[in-house]
Amino acid sequence: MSQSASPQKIGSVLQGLASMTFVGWLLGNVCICLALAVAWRFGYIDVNAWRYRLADFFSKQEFINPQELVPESMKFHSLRRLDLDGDGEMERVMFYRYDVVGGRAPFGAIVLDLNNCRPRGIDTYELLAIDQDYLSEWNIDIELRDIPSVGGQQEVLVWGKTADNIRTELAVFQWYDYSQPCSPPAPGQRGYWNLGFFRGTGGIQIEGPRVRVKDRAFERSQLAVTRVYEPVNGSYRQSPAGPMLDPVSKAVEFTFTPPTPVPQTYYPEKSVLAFYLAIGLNTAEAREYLSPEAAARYLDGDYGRDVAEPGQLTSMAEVKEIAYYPDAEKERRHERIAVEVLVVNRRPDGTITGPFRYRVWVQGVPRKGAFPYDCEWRIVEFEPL
Ligand SMILES: [Ca+2]
Ligand SMILES: [Ca+2]
Repeated sequence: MSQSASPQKIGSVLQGLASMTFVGWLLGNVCICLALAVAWRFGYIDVNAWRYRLADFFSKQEFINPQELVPESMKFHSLRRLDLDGDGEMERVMFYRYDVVGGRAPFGAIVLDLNNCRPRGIDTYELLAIDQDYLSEWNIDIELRDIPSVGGQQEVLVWGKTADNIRTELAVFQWYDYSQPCSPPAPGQRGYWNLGFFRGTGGIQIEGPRVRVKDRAFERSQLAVTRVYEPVNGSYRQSPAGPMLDPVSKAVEFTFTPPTPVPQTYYPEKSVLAFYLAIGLNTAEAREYLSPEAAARYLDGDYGRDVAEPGQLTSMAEVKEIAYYPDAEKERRHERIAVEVLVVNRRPDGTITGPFRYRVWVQGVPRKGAFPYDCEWRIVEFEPL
């Protein structure tokens, strides 16, 4: 008896084929998406180029591709609209990147300013830092702000930021224009003047007219050298085209917040710095960094000019330099360790004395659970050098 396909059988075969086709279609799409994602990830597809092509198409070629306005060897990054010169009209700030090498790609910036001449044109100005240095390496941001005693009523601040949002570069610009309207300016008649450029691996802050720049010095204990700049004649530079002014002060501080509470100070150099940062401000805390004998001798006694000066043992101190060569073996054995400092004292009446150089001896005191060697460090002696 010959077998004949029943309508039910044909139906189920067709159903099977249909669901297989659907699964195949689905898989095919997933593969295409994956291939596109991989191609995009490894730079075989330039999404921006496609964006511009589409914009060009939909705007009937009335669109200007910003990539065409930056030098050929550089890559357009982003655009911001801000009124940088305070004339009530928006300028475009175009950020571009130099060639990307090993993940680093320094930033530059150009200002595009649409003028009101006839015919209207676009004036372009580069935001150039001192020595034509790059403005940032990882991320960039721009801000309008009036820094008191600097420039005019409004400055243009370009911030460089790390991937974790620490502000590591700052360029301050001021708009100037000594040219006749709608006439091509002679060199130096019109543009954005760089009033200062700062770079610090530990972060940059503005406090009134002062700029505080931190440089990470001792990575393991998070110490930083902080330089403070103050403007003279409205600028942080020695002359309009000159180098930066020297910092008004330079001191060693913590990169981040000071280590509190006291027992969490694990590194010898950190304890010594914490002592100097606390003395004169919080002498009770400063006392905690000394051994009981050292506290009796240096803080309560009249030992001499050791920590500060005779009779001035509670004056504020500023650490100018700190030197310590980590010796993990000695640290592990809780042995006496020397940290060298250069300190300036600031008396309550404002008098500054010093700098004085000391070898500060610290010793590990056992403390269960303190990282990394179950000890914390106490100052046992100040040795004047
Ligand atoms: Ca404007
Ligand atoms: Ca200002």
